[in-house]
Amino acid sequence: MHLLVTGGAGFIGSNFVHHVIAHTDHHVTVLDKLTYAGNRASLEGLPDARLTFVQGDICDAALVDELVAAADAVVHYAAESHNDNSLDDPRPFVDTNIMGTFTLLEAVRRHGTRFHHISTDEVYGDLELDDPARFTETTQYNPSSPYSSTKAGSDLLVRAWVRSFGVRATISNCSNNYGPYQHVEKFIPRQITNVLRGERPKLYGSGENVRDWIHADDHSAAVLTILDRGTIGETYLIGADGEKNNKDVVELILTTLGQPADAYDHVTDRPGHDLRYAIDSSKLRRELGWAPRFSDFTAGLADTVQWYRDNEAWWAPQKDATEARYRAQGQ
Ligand code: NAD
Ligand code: TDX
Repeated sequence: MHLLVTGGAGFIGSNFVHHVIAHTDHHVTVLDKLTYAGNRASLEGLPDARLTFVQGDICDAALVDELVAAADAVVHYAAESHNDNSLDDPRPFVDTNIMGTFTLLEAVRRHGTRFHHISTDEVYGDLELDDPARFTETTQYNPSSPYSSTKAGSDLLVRAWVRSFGVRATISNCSNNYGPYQHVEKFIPRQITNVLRGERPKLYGSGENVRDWIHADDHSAAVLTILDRGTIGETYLIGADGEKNNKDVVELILTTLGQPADAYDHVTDRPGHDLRYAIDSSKLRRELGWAPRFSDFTAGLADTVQWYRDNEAWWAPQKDATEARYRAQGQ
């Protein structure tokens, strides 16, 4: 198979490309704009014979048409992905997440190409801390931020293109990912690299907010499973039963790096900050037989900490600018 992977130089997209090259015979073409979040170095070391890299915008209809025409399937990761940025300047989120997805859908409609859309659990809004419920495929959409509302909009476009035009698409909504190649603006890499630089981690508000963590490699395996065996038109939730509050995660990062568990600061909370996400992934496990491999969060986090220790050259160029942006927001 020839896969077109959009956003393949970003965090989860690059983990997926590494996974596909290691576990299949597929050829991969990556289409990535290389925004501040994309990094060509995340794909270094992969064989040229298996990977073609194209720098370009998913909103460029002519380029997208040409690349889709040559592919057997499209896996669509490209997005503006950071909630805090979407509160500062929502425009690129509407452009890339909505118009970019629309541009891809029109191309796969023309060419009859299989399409898999990568989305997030944030489209469902948030849950109370003591609510026994978790998100399922039938939970009502209720997004909170400009980021999550544009992801919700893109999901609805995919559903409409399936129903109205017979596009052969599936959707997955995954919980919070961790692992190598994640931008230092995101929670876990920000705190790891703060400690490595002798700075204190920064916890938004009380730190009681809960995220449901999954290793990026488990996400990749789930996406390949859906691409292979998923039913067209269906949505699958991806999660690994990894609920943790932010305070516990910061304390674990600090102790993993040999620091006192309370050596962090509380900073200004994120406006509209979602309280809790939790995924029920039993449909994917039951119907397609997927299961996560990284069930020990402490061990997975320790590997991730080690990766940032070993790869300072990858993250250091972005660290100062990222922290300057946060400082300007009081975070
Ligand atoms: P990221 O910000 O690390 O990477 C996004 C990539 O898309 C970058 O390489 C960037 O250059 C590229 N890109 C942005 N705009 C583009 C455009 N107009 N044209 C082409 N390329 C463009 O994001 P991520 O965390 O890897 O997220 C990838 C996908 O997974 C997103 O769709 C996101 O909504 C979804 N997701 C992320 C998480 C998470 O925990 N990070 C969880 C669930 C779902
Ligand atoms: O410095 C910080 N301190 C802090 O307490 C940062 C950057 C974040 N936080 C909190 C906010 C969240 O409760 O940590 C939690 C995780 O924050 P992010 O890494 O920004 O992730 P989140 O907002 O949960 O969204 C992520 O998961 C779902 C991804 O960025 C999205 O792309 C994905 O859809």
